[in-house]
Amino acid sequence: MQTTYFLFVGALVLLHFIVTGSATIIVANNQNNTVDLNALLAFKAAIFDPQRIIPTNWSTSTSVCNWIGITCNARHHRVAAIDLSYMGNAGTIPPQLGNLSFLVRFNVMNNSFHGHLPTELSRLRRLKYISLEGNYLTGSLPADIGYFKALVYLNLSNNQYLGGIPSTIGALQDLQELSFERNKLQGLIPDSMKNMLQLRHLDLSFNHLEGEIPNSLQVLSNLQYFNVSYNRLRGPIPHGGPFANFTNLSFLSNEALCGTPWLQPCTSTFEHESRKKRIVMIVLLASGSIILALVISIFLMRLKLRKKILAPTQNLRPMATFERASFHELRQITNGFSESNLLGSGSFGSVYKGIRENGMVWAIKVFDLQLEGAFKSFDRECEILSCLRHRNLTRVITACSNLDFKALVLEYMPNGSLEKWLHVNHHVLSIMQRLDITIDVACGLEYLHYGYSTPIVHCDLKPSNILLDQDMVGHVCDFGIAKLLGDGESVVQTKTLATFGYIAPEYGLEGLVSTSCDVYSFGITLMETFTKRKPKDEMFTEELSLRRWVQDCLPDSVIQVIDVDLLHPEDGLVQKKINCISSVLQLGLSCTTDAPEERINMKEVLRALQKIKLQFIKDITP
Ligand SMILES: *[C@@H]1O[C@H](CO)[C@@H](O)[C@H](O)[C@H]1NC(C)=O
Ligand SMILES: *[C@@H]1O[C@H](CO)[C@@H](O)[C@H](O)[C@H]1NC(C)=O
Ligand SMILES: *[C@@H]1O[C@H](CO)[C@@H](O)[C@H](O)[C@H]1NC(C)=O
Ligand SMILES: *[C@@H]1O[C@H](CO)[C@@H](O)[C@H](O)[C@H]1NC(C)=O
Ligand SMILES: *[C@@H]1O[C@H](CO)[C@@H](O)[C@H](O)[C@H]1NC(C)=O
Ligand SMILES: *[C@@H]1O[C@H](CO)[C@@H](O)[C@H](O)[C@H]1NC(C)=O
Ligand SMILES: *[C@@H]1O[C@H](CO)[C@@H](O)[C@H](O)[C@H]1NC(C)=O
Ligand SMILES: CC(=O)N[C@H]1CO[C@H](CO)[C@@H](O)[C@@H]1O
Repeated sequence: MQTTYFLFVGALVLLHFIVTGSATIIVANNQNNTVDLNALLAFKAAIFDPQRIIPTNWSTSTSVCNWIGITCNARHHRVAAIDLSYMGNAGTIPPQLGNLSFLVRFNVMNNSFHGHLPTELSRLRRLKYISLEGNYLTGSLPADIGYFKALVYLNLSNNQYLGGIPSTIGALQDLQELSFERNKLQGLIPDSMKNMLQLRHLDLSFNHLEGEIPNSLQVLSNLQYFNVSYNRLRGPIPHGGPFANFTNLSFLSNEALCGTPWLQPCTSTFEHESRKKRIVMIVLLASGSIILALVISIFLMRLKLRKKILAPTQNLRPMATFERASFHELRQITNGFSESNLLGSGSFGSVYKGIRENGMVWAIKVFDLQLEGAFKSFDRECEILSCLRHRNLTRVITACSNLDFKALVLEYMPNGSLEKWLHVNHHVLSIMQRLDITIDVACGLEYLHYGYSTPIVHCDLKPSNILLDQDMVGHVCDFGIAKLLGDGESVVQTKTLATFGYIAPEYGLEGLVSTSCDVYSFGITLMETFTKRKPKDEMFTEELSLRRWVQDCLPDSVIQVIDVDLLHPEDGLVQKKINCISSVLQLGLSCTTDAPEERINMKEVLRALQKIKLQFIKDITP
């Protein structure tokens, strides 16, 4: 009875299978295979195979599981691995590969693929091994690289990746081996990498990484191999955790790493400063000055040194060391140079804000090449900024130069220009802030005039070319028409015209450029900063200039010219403030004499401003 039943059911099943069943099972499998097939056909179409292996072997007349380089999963007959390594193929990696939901390994190492790794592949929750080393992949690393959550192994070495390491990388918590060596990665090593606790192998060598090695990486207790050789890292090497085991071979050839037995100890700027102070002290003692003079000088010196020493120690940086950014990258981080990223424009073109994947913000100065002199202006600014480094000069991070596109990437200054603070913002700068900013500018100019082998004349100093960083420290920017004075030259003749109102008479009338021209512009800027009147204000005429107005009111009716926002009768300091500002305006007049030879120089200006500040501090401290 039971046997009959089973025979019967068996026969039915068999019959069903013969008539329809096989068809349904194959259809189910086919549906899945169709997804894989379409994905691989898209890949086939994107591959250029000079040996024509893929075009002939990847034939639809046979299952994808028989294709060369494809391995299917035994149970589901789905594509589990792609291995096209060392096949000499070119082409791109299409987003359709993100449909291979059973893919575990993807290996196309040592081919000539270009383009980038599509983020669609991050959908593949089984994908654990990616080997793309030895190709020509370009652009930035995917910002959402952290979505490739299942990854255990990622090798992107020997490609052309640019830009920063996205901080989302910290989300790759199962990743054990990571190779980014021999790309062109820039920026910092993200602190978020401390979350990659399974990491055993980390190779970042031969890139352009900057900054310090995050101390937090000490928690990566599984790390056995670590290599950051041939980058631009600086600062102390962590010594805890796995770092205790790393040798000099992990840190070869960086800009300024320090603090291990095989490198120099980290000399802090503080130590550097105190060494300088000691030298100053000895020199002064030897000169036998009286004690009082000694004390005063040291005090002034310290003030000056503190400002100076904050600038990085190497002042000269050859042009070649900065990495070029690609047009593509700049376009991407500025949303296609969109209006909403526009920070401002000037005689040279426009400045855009660009936010990089690692969160770093850049100011991108794009030169409008339609404008006369734009090429020269770009070259001049590159030339000058690449040689100079000072706390009060804007720093160039990189440049992008093609025949039809030129841009400079500069430090972003979140507080905008002094011009904005004086005439647009509704916030008011205090006397102390104005003093500090003008002292910053004077430091920057003094460095331009005396700190470099040949004197440099900025030629276009004005409040809109003074930018303020997050700490309201002033930075001089826009070196587009700056001039280098040659051997022993103190004056050169030029036709480039600077901004009316700030320009020294001998420069405006005869094109004579010398460091005194900057002193003049500085003097006007100083007066503008404390009177809140632009030299082009409508109240000024041929007969009455800003300078003349200030001069006529000094000393007795100075209160008429001072920015009213600076004097609040209720704080009881009005007279002290007036005294301070009078001295500043007097200094402004000494900077703006008609005859250049009667003007004081930037060293004297700086010293005078520092004295005024000290006096003011003394006056207002009870
Ligand atoms: C087809 O694929 C889907 C999702 O990838 C899976 O759930 C299903 O079991 C597969 N069917 C067969 C017959 O492999
Ligand atoms: C493709 O290559 C594989 C592996 O070399 C081989 O087994 C298969 O027969 C080839 N198929 C075709 C259609 O050439
Ligand atoms: C495969 O991927 C592409 C692009 O990612 C998508 O547009 C398409 O709908 C997918 N196809 C299937 C069958 O899933
Ligand atoms: C990554 O690929 C490079 C070859 O470009 C190889 O030397 C390196 O060992 C690979 N990294 C890992 C973790 O296997
Ligand atoms: C240093 O290396 C030794 C030998 O490989 C290992 O036993 C030890 O745990 C490592 N120390 C650290 C802090 O990783
Ligand atoms: C690394 O250090 C060892 C001694 O610890 C030394 O012999 C070797 O020259 C150093 N290598 C480099 C490249 O500095
Ligand atoms: C790091 O990479 C450099 C350059 O390839 C190599 O010389 C050095 O030996 C590597 N460091 C370690 C620890 O293997
Ligand atoms: C590192 C390596 O194996 N490189 C090889 C990559 O493939 C080309 C040929 O396609 C070889 O010439 C390289 O030696």
